[in-house]
Amino acid sequence: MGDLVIISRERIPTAMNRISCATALAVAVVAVSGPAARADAPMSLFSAFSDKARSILNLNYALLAVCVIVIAVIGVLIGTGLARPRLRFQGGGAGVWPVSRPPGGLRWIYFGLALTALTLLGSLVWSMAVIAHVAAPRTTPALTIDVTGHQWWWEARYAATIQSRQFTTANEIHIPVGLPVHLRLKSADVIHSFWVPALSGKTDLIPGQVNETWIEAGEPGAYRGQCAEYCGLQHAHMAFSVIADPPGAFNAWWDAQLRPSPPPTDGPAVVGQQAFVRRCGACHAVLGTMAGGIYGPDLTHLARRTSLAAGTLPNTPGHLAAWIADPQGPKPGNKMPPLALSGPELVSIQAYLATLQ
Ligand code: HEC
Ligand SMILES: [Cu+2]
Repeated sequence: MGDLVIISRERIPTAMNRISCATALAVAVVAVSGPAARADAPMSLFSAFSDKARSILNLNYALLAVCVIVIAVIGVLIGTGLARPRLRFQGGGAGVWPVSRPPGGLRWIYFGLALTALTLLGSLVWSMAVIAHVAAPRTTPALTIDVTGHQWWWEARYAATIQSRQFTTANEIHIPVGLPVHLRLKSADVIHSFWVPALSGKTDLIPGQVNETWIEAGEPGAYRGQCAEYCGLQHAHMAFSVIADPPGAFNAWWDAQLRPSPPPTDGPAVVGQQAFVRRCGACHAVLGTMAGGIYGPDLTHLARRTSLAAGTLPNTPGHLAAWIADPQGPKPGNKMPPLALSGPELVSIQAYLATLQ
């Protein structure tokens, strides 16, 4: 794993585990989520691929069941009330209605209050138990990644203790499968929220603060994530993916990220590299070149990524050319300005970008 960063955390109090068992027994309706068919299924609240996501999903199902039962019971009671014959006005005095209460009617009020209080208490205790259970992984995280939210893309810096093992990438976060990964969440501008429903609940990224969380994937695959806190115009196009690789493939990926792409050799790409440094290098970095901008995503290994502009477009030659020619078309309002490139400039820059393997 290259270089591991060990972090220590407080263990979950075992009392909480016992409470969690007790509540699990107390609440009658428990739907256990089985693993879905493939890890790269579309983003869904109802498929869980980690122990953390599964405990959240079980709580979700239980709370959903409580809500459905409450709605059904209330519906039946209201319906029964409506169906009862109405009180008839009796007696002669104007506006005088007889008031009477069947004996023991208050018992229903006490019963209803007790039932409500117990249900709410049960869900509170279960929620607290889940929060305690997902607070820290069972084993020490294998590595630490600094994830920074930008309007409207994600920066991921792999924080190794050895400086030469560190690198930065964007929007596609690789992790080793089956190992917990520690995340330090930061924001470059406004509040964002890191959410990969198949792996974990949400954690906000707050300017001026570092929030910590962890993720772990139970099986290899690509898990879609999404910014879950409204953060401006292109909030909906602020997606990302967490890609869980088997440990060998993960290490190979990390090693490849540390190496600059080989310098271009064919004509257009050589010209394109110079144009890129001149026209794009103030905002984008490419390792091994004079392009060192940090305002936009690091493009060192752009050609290996599967999507462009935080999940907005698939990374194909056509979409890449369309993006460079008119970034405001597919993602209006994003922070990459239109650059008014000439036709030959566009062609050569694209030829160069294709070499960034
Ligand atoms: C003023 C700064 C700026 C300049 C200049 C700029 N970009 Fe960008 N670029 C950005 C920002 C910001 C984003 C992120 C947009 C988003 O996803 O919201 C971006 C995104 C991209 C992406 C998508 C990257 C990814 O991982 O999704 C590519 C490719 C790209 N730019 C290429 C270029 C090229 C080629 C040039 C020069 C012709 C260029 N950019 C010039 C700021 C800039
Ligand atoms: Cu956001």
